[in-house]
Amino acid sequence: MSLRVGVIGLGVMGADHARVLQGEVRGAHLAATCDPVGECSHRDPHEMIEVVDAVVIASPDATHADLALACLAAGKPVLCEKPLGATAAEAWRVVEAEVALGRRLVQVGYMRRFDPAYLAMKACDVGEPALLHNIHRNAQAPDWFVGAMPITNSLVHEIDISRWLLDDEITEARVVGQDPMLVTMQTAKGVLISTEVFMNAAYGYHVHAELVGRAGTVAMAQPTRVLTNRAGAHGHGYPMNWVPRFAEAYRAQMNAFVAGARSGSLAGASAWDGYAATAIAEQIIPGLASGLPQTITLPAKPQLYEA
Ligand code: ISE
Repeated sequence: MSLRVGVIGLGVMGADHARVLQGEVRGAHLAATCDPVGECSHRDPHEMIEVVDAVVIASPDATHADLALACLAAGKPVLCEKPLGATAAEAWRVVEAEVALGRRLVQVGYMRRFDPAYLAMKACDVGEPALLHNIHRNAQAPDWFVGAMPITNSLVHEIDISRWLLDDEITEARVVGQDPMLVTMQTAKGVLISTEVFMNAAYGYHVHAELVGRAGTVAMAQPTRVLTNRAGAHGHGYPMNWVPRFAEAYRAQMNAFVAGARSGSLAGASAWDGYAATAIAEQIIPGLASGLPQTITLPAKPQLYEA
């Protein structure tokens, strides 16, 4: 039987998840949608959760944790967009609820883990990792992108993908500048991570990474698959946001979620990873104003999330 999936929130991401569910996923279909405005089957997310087999949360960041908790209470697998919580305390409540339940039902939408370029980087042996350079540029920050959101909503991707790529934990971080900002982080194994976050880079959406190992380096060849010669120039284009750049990752992530929901064994970023990204981001924020290095600590990882 095809898994009935409901999507909460029909903004940029929710609309894309709904589109993917309507034709690009095996073993599931879009059964319900919920949003406060526009055309959808439900206005109340809690009512929607009751009538589907699995849920995708793509509503505003501040609603994620409560809705994930509602899915856990209903025993429904959930793919929750990042961040898992608006604060580390909120995300921790989700971890605690899942640990109390004793089985994983939450996958967090850190889709870069499914991106072919990041997967190829992870599979490439360049010796012991020494440095990771990340670039994260958005064409233009939306109006609602305020305060520390470059850290809590954008840098969280590099926090997650760096932990995943390096299989290591972040222990220290320092921020310089605002937009663009440069964040340097250090890991428990001594790897240095540099990340540029530029929310108003104007020319397009551009994510890049290069891993420097003791035996070589590996860098992303993205963002393009083709090169053009036109109008007197050689080159390639950039998308204006992340949806086209990570289209394959979103499709693979949804397929993995559906397969995991059906088999009872979810893959991708766990609630623990979602908590870790938000907790690390939160501990980096004081360094925005002070410019001082911040020591990062996490509680012990609950047994449920050990491989
Ligand atoms: C957005 O929410 C995303 O998740 C994008 O991947 C990221 O590049 C962007 O900065 C965020 O605002």
